[in-house]
Amino acid sequence: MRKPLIFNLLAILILGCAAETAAQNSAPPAPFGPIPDARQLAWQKMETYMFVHFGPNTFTNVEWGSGAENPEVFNPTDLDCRQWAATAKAAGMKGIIITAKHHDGFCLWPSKFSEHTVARSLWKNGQGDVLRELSDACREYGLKFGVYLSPWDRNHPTYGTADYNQVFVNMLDEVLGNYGEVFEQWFDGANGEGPNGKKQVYDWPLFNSTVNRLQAKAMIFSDVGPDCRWVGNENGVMGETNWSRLTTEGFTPGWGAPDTKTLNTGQIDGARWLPGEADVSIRPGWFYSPETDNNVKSLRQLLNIYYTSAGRNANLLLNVPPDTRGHIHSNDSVRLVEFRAALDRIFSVNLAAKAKITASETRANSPLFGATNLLDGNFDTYWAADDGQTKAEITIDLGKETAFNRLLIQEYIPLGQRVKQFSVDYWDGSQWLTIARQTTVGYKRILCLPRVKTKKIRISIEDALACPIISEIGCYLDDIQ
Ligand code: FUL
Ligand code: CA
Repeated sequence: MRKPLIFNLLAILILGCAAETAAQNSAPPAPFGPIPDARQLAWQKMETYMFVHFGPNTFTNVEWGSGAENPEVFNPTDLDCRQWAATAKAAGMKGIIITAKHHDGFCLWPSKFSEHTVARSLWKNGQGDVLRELSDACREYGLKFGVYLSPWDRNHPTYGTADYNQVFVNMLDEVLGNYGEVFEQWFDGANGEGPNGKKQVYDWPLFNSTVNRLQAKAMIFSDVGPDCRWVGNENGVMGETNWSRLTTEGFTPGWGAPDTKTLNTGQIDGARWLPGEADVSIRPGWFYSPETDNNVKSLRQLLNIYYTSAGRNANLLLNVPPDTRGHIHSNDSVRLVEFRAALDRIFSVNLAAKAKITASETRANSPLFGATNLLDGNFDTYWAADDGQTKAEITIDLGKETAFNRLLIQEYIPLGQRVKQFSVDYWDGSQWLTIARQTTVGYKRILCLPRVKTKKIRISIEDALACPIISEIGCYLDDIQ
């Protein structure tokens, strides 16, 4: 009597567990760790947007103005923000962030809280407003508008006193309250005051809450966020390992920031979702200078920057500084159009789109999470493994010999960043040969590989923090010289 009873109980238990696991697995995976909010996700999908450094430095040909410049030096002869917007649009960029106030303190809008503004310039007899013209142009061209405001201010008489924080908030009120929607507020952490310089204790919580109050949908950039982070260099180079996570507790932008290596790679166990934004200039300096007209980055340099930023799970903020006319110089705009054409040429057709794709594991063996989701061009459909499964192989059978040298992988980050290590092999006709072993994936990873011609590619996920969830895979050929 006893035996069958135990047997029955066990059977019920085992069947019950199996049914429970199957039920769990046929549901989408639960989120793992910190995840992006809707704003961060929409921002990540922008991928590239333009930075514009413009101000007295454009006319005085320096990178850091002292703040003692005569405001009359700011005098663009033919300011054309629509030309900037048209250029950004042609380059496939999704928005423009302008230096509304750089370290010299000069305001590109007629601020009521400073004497050092466009209102004191000769431009349009002091009646002009660059933020008005640019925000209008962005709207006209379907671009998002963003604002850079330097906390470090070498002009304002209150800088170095507690009063300055309120001045800065008043300025934020103006730039965020009067020009329509702002997608990103950029806080520069730089402060070049020497040991004998003015000491300003910034009220970051007040600055951030002011942005949230005025522009609830705006991303706040600084060295440590709170919404997106600096990558630790100004070369557009994100870490090959890049976790969109960081613990920011106890850190502040500027002198109080984590070391640049940490900013560059993020932290595998970081407490906050904090994606990277890689900033870099198309010229050697941030501001326009006639001397750099022939030093605009080459197409190859721009493509490489794209791979080390957007291709490493970061957004690319590419600076294109207008000249003293207030135009983007043709050397820069021509290069940007070439850049867009090259990206379109490389990435418009996924060479694996019609391939047969299979996976060693599929969540609940359900087509809902099947490998074909990896090639449907839709970020929101994904392949996933069962809970607890952190290894898997995905095989792409291209059907015919195909040459490629770029492999794109996208993780479905709305459920968290998971992949920790993966490798890529190709079939040389008789065996698998490994061409890459890498760590993180994130929103978008593009591997630059040696050019191989093959019929089959295998991606092995070797370790992950939780069951892997991948949205898209693509194979491409970059044949640009
Ligand atoms: C730095 C500044 O000091 C540079 O002038 C430039 O604005 C760059 C984007 O950020 O911290
Ligand atoms: Ca998909």
